[in-house]
Amino acid sequence: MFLKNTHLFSILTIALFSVLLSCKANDQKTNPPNVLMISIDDLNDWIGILGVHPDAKTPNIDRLASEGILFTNAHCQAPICGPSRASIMSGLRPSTTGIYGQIKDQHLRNGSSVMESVRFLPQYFQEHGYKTIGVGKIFHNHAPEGVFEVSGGRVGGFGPLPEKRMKWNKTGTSTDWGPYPDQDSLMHDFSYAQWTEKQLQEKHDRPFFMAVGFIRPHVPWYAPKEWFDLYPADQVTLPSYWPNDFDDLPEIAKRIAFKGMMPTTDWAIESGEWKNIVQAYLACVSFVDHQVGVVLDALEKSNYKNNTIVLLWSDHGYELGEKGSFGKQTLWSESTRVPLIFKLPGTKQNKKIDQAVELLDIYPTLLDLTGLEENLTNEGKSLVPLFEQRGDPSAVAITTYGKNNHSLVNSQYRYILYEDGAEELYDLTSDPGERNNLSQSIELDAVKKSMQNHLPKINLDWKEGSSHNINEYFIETSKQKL
Ligand SMILES: [Ca+2]
Ligand SMILES: [Ca+2]
Repeated sequence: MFLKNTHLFSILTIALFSVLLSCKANDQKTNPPNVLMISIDDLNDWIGILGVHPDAKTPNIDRLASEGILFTNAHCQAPICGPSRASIMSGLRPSTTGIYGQIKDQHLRNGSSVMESVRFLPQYFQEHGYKTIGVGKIFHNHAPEGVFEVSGGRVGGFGPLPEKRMKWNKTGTSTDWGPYPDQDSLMHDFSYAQWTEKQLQEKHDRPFFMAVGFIRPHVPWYAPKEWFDLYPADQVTLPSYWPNDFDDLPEIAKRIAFKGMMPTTDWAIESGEWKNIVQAYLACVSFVDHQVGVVLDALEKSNYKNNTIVLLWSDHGYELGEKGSFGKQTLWSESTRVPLIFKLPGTKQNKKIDQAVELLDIYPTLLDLTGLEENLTNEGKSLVPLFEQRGDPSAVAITTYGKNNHSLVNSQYRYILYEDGAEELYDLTSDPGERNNLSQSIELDAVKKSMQNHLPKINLDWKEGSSHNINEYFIETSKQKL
C-alpha cells in the first residue's frame, strides 16, 4: 500500500510539474515577459556583494543580486567598450566578426558578410512582437538607427566636464578625477534614469525590451562630492600591487598593459594620487548604483513589476593599479571579470553561480527566458539550465583583444595565448591575483592543451571601420618603452 501510494504520488508530482511547465510555456506565448536591461560602462567586480573591494558600496546592485541570480565568474568577450558591446548585441565573438577595436554604431554592418545579416539583440525581440525602448550607451555610442522604436538617445560624451582638467592631462584618454559637478541632476546618467522611469510609468500595448545604458564609472571619474564623501581618501583600501609582477611576463603582455597615456601605479604611488583615484572610481560606482536604484524602484512601483525580467551587466572590468597601470584593455581578471545578474519576475532566488560564463551568453539566455525561438547564429549558450543545476568547473570563458590574443578562464586556471605564441598561465586557486606565470611548467602542459581546445577556430582579420589604433599604439609604445 505504502509503495503504491509512493508510486501514485510520484506520478501525480510528475503530472503536476508537466502541467506547470506547459502553463509556463503557454504563458510565455500568450503573455511574454518584458525585459529591462541595465548596462554599466567600465564597472569592474567592485560591487559590494562580490566582496572584492571591501569599501565598495552598491546597495541597489546588491539588492538586485540578492533577489536574483548573480554570476560570480562572468567575463567579457573584449576588454574594451566597442567590441564587447558589439559581441553582446550580435551574439558573436570578436574573432568571428573581426570587431576587435572601437567602432561607430553605423559602421557595425559595413563591408562585412558576417555582420550584414546579424540581428542585434533588441531587433530580434522587435521581430518577435516586442516594443524596443532604449536610452544611453547600449552599443558603443547609443544604437544603430532603427534598433530602438522609442529612443531617448545619448547626451553624448562622458561629461559634464569642468573648464580645466583637475589631475591628469594626457591626450588620448579622458582619464581625470575629482568631485564635479555640484549636483546629480547635471549628470547624464541621472537623465537616463529619469527617462527610463518615465517609460516604466507609460502604458505599453506590447511586451517591451527596454535598455538603459549608464556611462559611469567610465572615465573621467567625476561625480558630485556627496559620492566622494562616502569614501574618505585617507581611509580608502588600496588594491594589492607587486612591483616585480612583470618580471615573468612576455614582452607583448607589457606592451598591451602600458599604453603611455594612462597613469602608472608607480606614478600614482610617488604622486600620492592612488588613494584619490580609488576614491574617485568608488564614488562613481556608488553614484551609478544610485541611478540603478532609481530604475529598479520605478519598476517596483510600475504595472510591470510582476512580469519583467531584469538583467544587469558591465561591458568589461577596469584595473585600478593592480597590474602597474590604470586602465582596461588587458587580458587579466581585473579587465575581464564583470558583474552579471538576472532577476526573474515574481521570485527571489538569491543565488550565486560560480561557473565561468560569458557576456555572449546574454542573448540566448534572454531568448530562453522569454520563450522566443533560438537564434541559430548565437555563439553563446543559454544560462537558464545553470539556474537549477550545478555548474561545470571546466567550462571556459574567452576574452579576446586584437586578432589572435585570447584569454581563457575556467574555475581554476587562466590561460593566455598571444598572437606571437607567448603564453601566461595562472592557478587561480592559489594565485587569484594572477602573479605567478606558470606557462613554463612542464607538468601543466596538459592544462594548457585542454585550454587550447577551446580556442576560437575562426580568427577574422580586423573588420573595416573597427579602429586599429590600439594595435598601432602597441607598436609605438613598444618602441618608446621597451
Ligand atoms: Ca566600457
Ligand atoms: Ca607576474
